[in-house]
Parts: sequence; C-alpha cells; structure tokens
Amino acid sequence: TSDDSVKSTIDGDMTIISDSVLGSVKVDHPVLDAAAAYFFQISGKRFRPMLVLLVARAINKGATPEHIENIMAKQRKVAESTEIIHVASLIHDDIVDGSDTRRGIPSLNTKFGNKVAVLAGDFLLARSSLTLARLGNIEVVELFSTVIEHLSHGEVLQMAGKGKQNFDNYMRTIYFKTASLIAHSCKAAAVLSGAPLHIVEAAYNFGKHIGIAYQLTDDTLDFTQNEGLLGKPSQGADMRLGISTAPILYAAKQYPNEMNELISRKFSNDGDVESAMEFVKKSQAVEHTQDLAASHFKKAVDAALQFEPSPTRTAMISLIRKIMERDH
Ligand code: 2DE
Ligand code: MG
Ligand code: MG
Ligand code: MG
Ligand code: MG
Repeated sequence: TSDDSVKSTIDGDMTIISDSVLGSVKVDHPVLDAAAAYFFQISGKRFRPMLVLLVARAINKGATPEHIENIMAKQRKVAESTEIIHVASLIHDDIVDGSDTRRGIPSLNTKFGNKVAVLAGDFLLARSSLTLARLGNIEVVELFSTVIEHLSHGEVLQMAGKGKQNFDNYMRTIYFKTASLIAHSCKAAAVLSGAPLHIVEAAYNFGKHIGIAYQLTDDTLDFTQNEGLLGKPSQGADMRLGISTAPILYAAKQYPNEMNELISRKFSNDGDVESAMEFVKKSQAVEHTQDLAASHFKKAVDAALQFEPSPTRTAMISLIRKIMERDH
C-alpha cells in the first residue's frame, strides 16, 4: 500500500524527529515549557515534515552513504523546523480566529490564555530560527524568514478580504498562509542537497501545489465535516469569522444575488451562516473546489516527476494521493 512505501522510506527519520523536536522546544520555565511542548506531545498528521523528508531522500546523491547521512541530518532539522513553524502558526491562528479546539484537544489559548499562547508561538519561532541558523546555510535562513513574512501577510490579506473577497485575492492568501511554508521547506531540502537549479525549482513547485491543494481541501472540510472528526471548529467556522473561502466564492458564481449580499455583510445577520450553507450545498461549490484542488495535486505530481525515477519518488506520489483523499 501507499502507506508502506512512505513508511519504509522515512519512518526512521520521522522517529528521530519526534524525539529531537521535544529537545528543541525545551526551556527552563515550567509554564513556557509546558505551553511550547503541548502540541508535540500528541501526534498530528505530520504531512509537512514527511514531504520534506521524501523530497530529501528522492534528491540526495553522494559518493558515500556517510556523505548522504551528513546531508540527511541537516534535512531532518529542516523537516523538524517546518513542523515547529507550522505549530507556531496554528497557535497564533487559534488566537486570531478565537478557536477553542485544535487536534481534538483544547487550543493553546484555551488551555493557557491568549498571553501565554502568543508568547509560546513566538518562542517556537525563535527556536526554529536557532535550529535553522545552526545549519550554517544563509540561503536556508532566508527561505524560512520569507515564510514567516508570508504567514503574517496571508493572515492580514485574509482579514482585508472580509466582505469583499475575490478569487485572485483568495488564491494569493492561501499561497501565503499555507503553500509558502511547504514550498520553501521542500526547496530548502533541495538546496541542502546541492541539487541543480531545475530540481530546486521542482521541489518548490511540488510543495507549492500540495500546499494550495491542501488549503482548498481544508476549506471544503469546513462545510462537509464536523468538529468531532476535524478536532477543530467546523460547519461554517470560516463564515462565522466573516471569511469567504473557495466554496463560498463558487456558490456566489451560481447564486450571485443571494450570495454577494451575504458575503458583503460577512454573514453577520442571524441565519446568514445557515443560508450560505444551503446555497453551498445546493450548488456544485464543494465539487468545484475539489476539482481545483485535484488540478493542483496533479501539478504537484508533475513536479515530482522532474526527479529521477526511484522508489522514493513513487512514495512521494503515493503520499500526494493520500493527502488528496483525506477526510480530516
Ligand atoms: C491556517 O488557516 C492558517 C495558518 C497561518 C496562520 C498565520 C498566522 C500569522 P485556518 P484552521 C496567524 C502569524 C504566525 C506566524 C508568524 C508563525 O484555515 O482551519 O484558520 O486549521 O486553519 O484553523
Ligand atoms: Mg483557524
Ligand atoms: Mg485562520
Ligand atoms: Mg480552515
Ligand atoms: Mg487548516
């Protein structure tokens, strides 16, 4: 199965990272330590580090196994930092969104309050920067600084689009808030392997298209799945924040009069969320969003096919399939 090929390729790396991340976020203060370690003590899907590791293993070549292991040690740190930055962004996201659950447990803001949660997110960003700086590669540091800029930029763009969203703005937002991290972390793995430029670019495009597709799917799940399965607020949670995502924008193409009215008042009247939900369900909005996601997954496969054929490349494509078919 697809699981087996991914597992046999990077299971060892993932085990090393799960242990090492706990050391990377340790700090000599009981509250900060508990807050920083909170989400690393339970397991998320960990797609992001898996993608980085697969890109690394697909690209790495060397005169000796020792040489490859040296590079891999650095790429594992990139994968680990990717997960740390991702968790920091979710901690901050839950404050911005006022979400009370994440990964099936209370969000960090619920558990420790907004103040500690802001600071714990900052702390995690600092520790990931430290880990990355220690790799001694300025380009990698630059790539991740760009990511952190994009995360903030994406959130502000999303806020600015409330009540007047259009598709171009939406696509830009999801690149910044989700795809940039995956794209740049895959690129960083390729840079560390000393891969030629066209392979570095393929790694970036692989991550970018998975990221775009991933967020498109996330935005459909907010309409199709319940909080129990997702482990976070759902069933119109984005609308309740005034945010119009792809399913809303597609429904507005089919029912412009009704939907544009709801969008422009940010679903703020009683019953707005419920009626927008009805329009999404009686339109093909979710299907259209899934089709768009599928087209980006296909672009990710095309990018992966730029790498030389190998069992790892096959595993990368199986993981794309698995991410594409996820229901939570
Ligand atoms: C997830 O979107 C958003 C991720 C980016 C958050 C970035 C912030 C900027 P969603 P879900 C808050 C500051 C963070 C830094 C610099 C680390 O759709 O549905 O709200 O999982 O995600 O809540
Ligand atoms: Mg959120
Ligand atoms: Mg958000
Ligand atoms: Mg979401
Ligand atoms: Mg999400």
